[in-house]
Amino acid sequence: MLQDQEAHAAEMERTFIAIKPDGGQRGLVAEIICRFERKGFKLVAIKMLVPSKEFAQKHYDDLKEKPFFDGLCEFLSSGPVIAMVWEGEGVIKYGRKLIGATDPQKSEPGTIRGDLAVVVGRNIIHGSDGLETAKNEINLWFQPQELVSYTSNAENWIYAVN
Ligand code: IDP
Ligand code: MG
Repeated sequence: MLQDQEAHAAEMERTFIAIKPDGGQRGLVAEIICRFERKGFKLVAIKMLVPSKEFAQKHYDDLKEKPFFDGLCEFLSSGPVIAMVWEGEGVIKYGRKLIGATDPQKSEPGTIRGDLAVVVGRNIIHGSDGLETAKNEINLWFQPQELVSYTSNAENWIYAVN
């Protein structure tokens, strides 16, 4: 049983998810959170803020050569963003599945972007695309003390830990 619990703890991942200003303005915050929550992922940090354009540029640093970079950073800093950290086994990769393809036109129905967005420039949500990116993005957006470690009441019903 202890081995199962240790294996379970070792599988735990965290990912950075942000609802962009369009998602908040359209009243989709609860809808988006609900999809991660009901899957069984655990919310370990959440806050609302309006990032500066400089901060948005840091967040999207890997895209700085793209023609849409300036508009993208302008947009991310144009209103409230809901920044979150979600935890769970496989949450980085599966979080991206819940979100759908970058271009909502190519996102499957059933995904967040597929169901709730139409164009790439207003695709309502961000999610880390890998382990390193997740670590970097969590460190950029959150202080360590803002990440809450706790045992969810549902954990034993979501994972086969004993
Ligand atoms: P991702 O959000 O699915 O990880 P990235 O390629 O990392 O996609 O791009 C970051 C964000 O930049 C996208 O979510 C989208 O808002 C924006 N973006 C990506 N490609 C384009 C484009 O071709 N035109 C306008 N905006 C784009
Ligand atoms: Mg990306």
